[in-house]
Amino acid sequence: MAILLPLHPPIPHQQQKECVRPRGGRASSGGRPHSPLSVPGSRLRGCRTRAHTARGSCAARSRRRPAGKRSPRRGPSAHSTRFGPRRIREESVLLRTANPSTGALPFQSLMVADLGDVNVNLYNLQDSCRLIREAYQKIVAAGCIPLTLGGDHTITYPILQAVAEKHGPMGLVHVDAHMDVADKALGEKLYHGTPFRRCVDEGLLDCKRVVQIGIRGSSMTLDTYRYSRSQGFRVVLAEDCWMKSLVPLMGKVRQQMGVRPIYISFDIDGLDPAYAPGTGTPEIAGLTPSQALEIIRGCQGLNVVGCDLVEVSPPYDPSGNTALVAANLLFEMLCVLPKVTVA
Ligand SMILES: [Mn+2]
Repeated sequence: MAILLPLHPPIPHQQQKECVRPRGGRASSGGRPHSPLSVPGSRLRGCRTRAHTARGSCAARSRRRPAGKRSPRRGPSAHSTRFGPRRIREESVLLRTANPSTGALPFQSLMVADLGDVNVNLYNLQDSCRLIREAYQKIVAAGCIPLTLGGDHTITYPILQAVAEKHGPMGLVHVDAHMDVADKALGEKLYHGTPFRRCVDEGLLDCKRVVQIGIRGSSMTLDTYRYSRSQGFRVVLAEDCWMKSLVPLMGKVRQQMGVRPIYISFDIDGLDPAYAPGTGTPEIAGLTPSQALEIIRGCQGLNVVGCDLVEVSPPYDPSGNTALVAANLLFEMLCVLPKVTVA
C-alpha cells in the first residue's frame, strides 16, 4: 500500500526539506519538494513516487500527503496485489498537474507527498492490520488526508479505524463489484471480503451515509444484498448503471452524504475487466472509466477525509492498463479533495 497525502497549507520550507527523502539525488533540490514540479524535466524522469510527488519520510512532520500500501498478504484473490502500488506509481509518472475537465489545480492548492509503503507483517494479517492502523493514526493526527494505493481491500478496515477515530463514524462512497460485507471466510474474520462488515461491527460507518456502486457477479446465495440493505446502505447494482450517466445518482449521493466527513474506497474490480483486467476477482459487465470519473467528480464539494484505490494486481494485466487507469482515478480523487482550487 502506498500513501499519497496532499498537504495544506504549505509547510515551512525547512520542514518540507525534512519531509523529503530523495532517491538517487533527484527530487530534492529545494523549491517545493512536495510538488510534482519538483522533479525537473520530462514526465518520464524521476523516482517512482506517485504523480511525481516528493517522497515523504515522516507523517508527523507534514500536514497531508498521498500513501501506497502493500497487500498485507497473498490471498485467493489477492495474487500479487502487493505489487499494485509499485505499478500504479510507475504509471503515475504520465500524469500532468492540471485537470482541464474540472478546472482543478490540486498541486497548486495542496502540498502532496508520497510516503512510500506502509510496512506490514507478511506472515500475520492481524498484525498487519495493527501496523496499518498505527501508521494511519500518525498520518491523520498530522492533519493529512491519506490517498492510499492498494493492495488488498482488507487495508480499508484498519485505515477506517484510524480515520474514524479522528472524525467519528464515516460516510462512505464504495465502488466495487462486491459488497465486501461477508462475516468470515474459512473461519477467518479478516480478509478482503469482510472489511466493511468489520467497520460496521466497530461503529466506524455512519450506515445511512454509505453507498455501494457497481455491485454484481455470481454468489453462493440469492440473499447476498440483504446485509448491506439491512444496515441502511444504498446499494446500486451494476445493471442499474448500464448505459447511463451516473451524474443523477451522484446528485442523490451528495445529498445523502451531507457535510460530514466521508471516505472514498474504490476497488478497481468495480470497473469492467475489459478496462481493468489486472485484479483478482474480475466480474463482467462492470462500470466504464467514464462512469468512474462521474462518480469521483460527483464527490466534489463533499468533506472527503480519505480515499483509497485497491485490488490492482499487476500479474493479471501484462499491458499495465489497469495500473494506468488506477493512477488516473487517484489523480481525480486528489482533484476533488476539499480546498483544491477550481479555476
Ligand atoms: Mn473489494
